Amino acid sequence: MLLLSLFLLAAPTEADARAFFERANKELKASWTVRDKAAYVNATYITDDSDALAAAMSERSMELMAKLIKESEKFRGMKLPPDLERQMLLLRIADTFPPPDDAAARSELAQLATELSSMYGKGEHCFQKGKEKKCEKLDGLGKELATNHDEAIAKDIWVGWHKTGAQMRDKYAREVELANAGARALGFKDLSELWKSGYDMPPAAFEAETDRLWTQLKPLYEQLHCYVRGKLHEKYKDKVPADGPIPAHVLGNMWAQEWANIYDLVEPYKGAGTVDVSKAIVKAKWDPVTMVKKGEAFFTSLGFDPLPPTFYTRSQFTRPKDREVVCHASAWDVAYDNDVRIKMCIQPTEEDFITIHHELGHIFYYQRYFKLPVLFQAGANDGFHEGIGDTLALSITPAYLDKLGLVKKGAENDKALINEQMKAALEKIAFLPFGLLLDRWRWEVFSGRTTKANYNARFWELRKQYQGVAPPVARTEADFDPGAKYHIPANVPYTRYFLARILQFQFHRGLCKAAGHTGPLHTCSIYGNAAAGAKLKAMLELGASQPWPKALAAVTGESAMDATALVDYFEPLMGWLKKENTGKSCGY
Ligand code: X8Z
Ligand code: ZN
Repeated sequence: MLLLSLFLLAAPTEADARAFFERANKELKASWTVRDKAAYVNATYITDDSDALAAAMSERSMELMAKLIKESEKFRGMKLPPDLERQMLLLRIADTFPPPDDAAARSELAQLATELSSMYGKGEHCFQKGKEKKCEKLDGLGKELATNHDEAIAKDIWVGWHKTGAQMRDKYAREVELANAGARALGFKDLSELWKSGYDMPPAAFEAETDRLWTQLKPLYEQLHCYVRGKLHEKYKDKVPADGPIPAHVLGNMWAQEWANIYDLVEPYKGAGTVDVSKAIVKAKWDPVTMVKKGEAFFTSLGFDPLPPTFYTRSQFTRPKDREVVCHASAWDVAYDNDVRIKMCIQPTEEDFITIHHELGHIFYYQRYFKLPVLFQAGANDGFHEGIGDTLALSITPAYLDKLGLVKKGAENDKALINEQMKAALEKIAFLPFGLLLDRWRWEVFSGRTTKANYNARFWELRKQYQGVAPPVARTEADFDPGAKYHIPANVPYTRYFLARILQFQFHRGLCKAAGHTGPLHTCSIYGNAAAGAKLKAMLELGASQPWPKALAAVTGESAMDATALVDYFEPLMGWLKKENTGKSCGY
């Protein structure tokens, strides 16, 4: 009897679990705040010291995480209410690199992660432009690729930048080993299973879901690919073969992931009215802060609160002249308390104006949920977080640009519409296979299906299979081309961007309906619409506290991810492309 009551006393109760998660959320908030402040300083001021501090803080928070996860084990298998059950899972998948059990391994992992991220930030390449020799970091190289369509220079830049990746190969392989050990310690088969566990469905079902969505979209991509390849072949002759994959350096983007920068090479109707937003931004003399304020004004027009003044004092908007930084755009709430900022190296271009909206999407998401327990301070799934700013950016229509005083709205006609759609498709549709394949590659690496001996070859197989893109020069395993893409050294999962490209059209469709828009989807702008804003806020406020279908329903009334909104949006262009491509042999 005595023994039994002792046992009953010791058995954890729901109240114990609730108390545990209250404490865990507080401890994590404190630990992540220090970690993220160190990481923010590190990313905006790379030195050996800031590397060391960022790594030390990351190690500490991994240690706390390992301890909390162990403690939470005692509640496993208990019948808990849904909010606690959810936190059980979120705790285990919170770190994209889960903490290994062993302290030395944690320390090594934290150091490697910081080191790789800084290596990326410091990467640069010197190239010959006419008589001039120019040495540039990634933003400078990207600008050159975007605006200069000289094939030889593009190749030199492409090859030069990709050297940044090569040095990361061994370190990356070790990182994978350590992080896999962490995932296994948490009961996952490997890290890929952990990464696929955040979508309110079993990992295998999630993978199948991404396949299903890609199948809906592949025909669109193939049409676009076929048309663009034809145009590039006309311009570059045998440098871009009429069949097979397109060389990766002639698409105006370092990773051939978005092609809007070669719009002028593929414009369907010359002179039929597309707006050159970049030129207009320069002409209007908008500086980076003005560009950000215009973005903020879009959100406040929907009924969001303005940003705290510290946002403007703590953000990095331009590349500092005197130090190394990571320029890749990102958005932070370092204290999980509305201490928000963005880190960018803004240039006066349309691309960066859209990226500002993208980053502000993260910021206004943070703003709506910072009062929730930290474990719930995340997107409904990570694709939601990546899709919010982009959703608003879909409302940057010619009519809205006119309202901004940036470009006078031209005549509406079929040709102008096709031009507009082409420009949008080069960004939205071109991206889809890249958005999918990066993690296809990583999932295989994590599961051991692709080994170090095969890293680069497999990467290019996937690039060819999904994107129809090939390296401009022969590659070997001495190269490590995945490392030349930020999200590999920075360890940011990528399928989120694939989902976001699809979700943003679904959100847009739902919000346009709430705004009472009639007519085709591509003509809708929700700017200034409070009803749309209220719906969006309702979704963001949930953070990660509910399964994502519930969040999706708040804006769309739908409960499944669905590519039809994207397909419908591009219907005019697709009809046109099919006609253009008649008789051509498409595919790669
Ligand atoms: O990394 C980003 C954002 C920061 S979360 C700028 N994006 C992906 C990329 O640049 O590769 C946005 C689109 C895809
Ligand atoms: Zn983002």
